Amino acid sequence: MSNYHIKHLEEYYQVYRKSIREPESFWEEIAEEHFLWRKKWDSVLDWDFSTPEISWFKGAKLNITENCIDRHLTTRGDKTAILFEPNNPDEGSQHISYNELHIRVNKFANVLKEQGIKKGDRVCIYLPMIPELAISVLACARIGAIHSVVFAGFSSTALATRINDSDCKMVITSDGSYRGAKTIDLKGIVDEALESCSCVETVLVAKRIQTDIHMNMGRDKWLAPLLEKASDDCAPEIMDAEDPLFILYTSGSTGMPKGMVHTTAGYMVYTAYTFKNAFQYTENDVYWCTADIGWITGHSYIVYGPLANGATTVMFEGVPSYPDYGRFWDIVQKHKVSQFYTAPTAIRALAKQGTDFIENYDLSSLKVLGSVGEPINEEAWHWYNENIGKRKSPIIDSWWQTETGGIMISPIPYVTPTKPTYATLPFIGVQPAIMDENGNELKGNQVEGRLCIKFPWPSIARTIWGNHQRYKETYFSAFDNKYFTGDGALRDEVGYYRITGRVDDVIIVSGHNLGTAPIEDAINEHPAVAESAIVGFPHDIKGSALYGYITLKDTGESRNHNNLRTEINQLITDRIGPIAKLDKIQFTNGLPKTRSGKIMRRILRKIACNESDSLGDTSTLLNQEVVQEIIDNVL
Ligand code: 7RM
Repeated sequence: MSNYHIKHLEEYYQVYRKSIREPESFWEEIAEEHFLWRKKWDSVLDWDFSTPEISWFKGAKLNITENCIDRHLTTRGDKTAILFEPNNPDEGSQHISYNELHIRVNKFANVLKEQGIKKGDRVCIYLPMIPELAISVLACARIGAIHSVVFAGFSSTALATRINDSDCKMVITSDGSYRGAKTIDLKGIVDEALESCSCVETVLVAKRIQTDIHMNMGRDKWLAPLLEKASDDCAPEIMDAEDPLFILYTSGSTGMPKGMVHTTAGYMVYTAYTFKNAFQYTENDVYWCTADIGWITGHSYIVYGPLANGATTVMFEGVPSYPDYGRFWDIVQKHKVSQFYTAPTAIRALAKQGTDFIENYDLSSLKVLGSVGEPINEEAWHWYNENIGKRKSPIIDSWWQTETGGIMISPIPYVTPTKPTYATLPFIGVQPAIMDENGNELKGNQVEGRLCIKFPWPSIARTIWGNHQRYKETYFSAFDNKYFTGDGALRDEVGYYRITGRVDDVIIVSGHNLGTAPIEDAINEHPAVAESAIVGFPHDIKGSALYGYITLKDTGESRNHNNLRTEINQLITDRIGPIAKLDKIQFTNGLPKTRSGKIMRRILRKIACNESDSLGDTSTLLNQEVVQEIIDNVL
């Protein structure tokens, strides 16, 4: 029996049971046999969900880049580590070998040091999907700096909030980025953000689009000349197992985005282990995850998990529609991709284009298809299975979160029989629980409720940067002694899990988690707006789209509603980004409220989803009369 690589269903059940019965000896054996440690741990797991404090491999010393790069050099030095596919296919792909990656990461790490970055400093990375993104992430990890990657589609305000929250000393960006036929002025966005960030001392700028940009003397430095001069020898900083590796922001249902903190050893062990098994990765495979490294999926399953296994990982700069909707399949054919991991929203967008774009390409290299980010609907699942997988490649519908660091519930391909829309079985070491609203665990099969995890796994986020209290309240207070995911789930008659969606106010649009609060905050900035509430409603392509209910200030003057709609969406674009724009805006005379003054989004959601005949009990509302008015004017 192999604990590291599971190949049969019986093996899965055996290993799973072992990982639950003896979690410490299980993870200790995995850690011992498959990673490089400068010093072994004093204890495998210490935890208390009530404080909450969790540590894995306490006392151990290591550097994650030594595990992801250096240790492969003797056996795989010339193997491609990162296969870069540019936005424009005519530019040609780049194969970065493990040897070359080692040199480039070391040089970059030395540049960071020369610029005054030390262990524990926070570095914000705001880059498009170019090799410098992965390299700068690894360079931070090399010297023990904490990276905070901000997705390069976020606006300057969103960027500034994240830079200030974690007090970043440096920003790494580029002159601009390519996105299909468009270019984006990334440096301009950074300049705007930095007007309100006094913590940033240095901005390193990679050249990508070769345009003239303004360089702020003393603060901004071109990366290329610094890299050229830098030594390619940089000894890895020896880190404690529980030293922070990175911060990654995720939106919450209220207030500021949450800077989830992931630490070194447990994150490494779990992402590597799940990568190996969830994708059945073998030595000569070419693996491609289409996510952006600005999201957790990119951190764990483009960078750390694949590289820890010595894999070849594709990094794609562009979009699925450029030069045309055949681009994904062109890349699969060109690089003989074996594992392909994408999001339901991309699958739905591609399915909408029909199959003409697929027929010209040879997809026979594919062995495993993955889905992540939101529930995959039945139609999209079948389209993916038939047209891309040709009914031969299992689909792994993998459920997990920024907070969990790695895949938590997922089939293991060629091991777990799949079932459309079901994430199926818990991963090794994961102990899910389905809870009812009164806090009781629903045991046995055929139950539905709220999804919790009742035992720590190695890559659970350890805190929210600068706000441990919020970490405790958000994840460990709804249910006693359990991590609450914020998702609903059901367990079917054979024990398979299906994720039913968020039970809080987070809405997933095209795979991006959007908190309602920051969007409402942006809308409420409009001088004509009194109040607003955002809910999600089903959308063919985006999964969910945003529906806004807005009440206007009573000024006595009449306003043009269409102009207002445009202005409000412009505000949202400025404050958050175009992804958060509202698809529908309904102006109303009031919003349904509880007596304590909370907006009842549950009711608004039902109305937006055309389910106003099943609103449930509305008698506790402060202002019952507005409900009928809203129903009468629904868009
Ligand atoms: C990896 C990632 C987390 C939220 C999570 C869910 C939803 C993710 C699935 C899914 C149904 C899935 N991290 N989600 N994967 N829902 N099936 N396979 O997406 O932090 O950005 O989002 O995404 O609601 O709580 S995330």
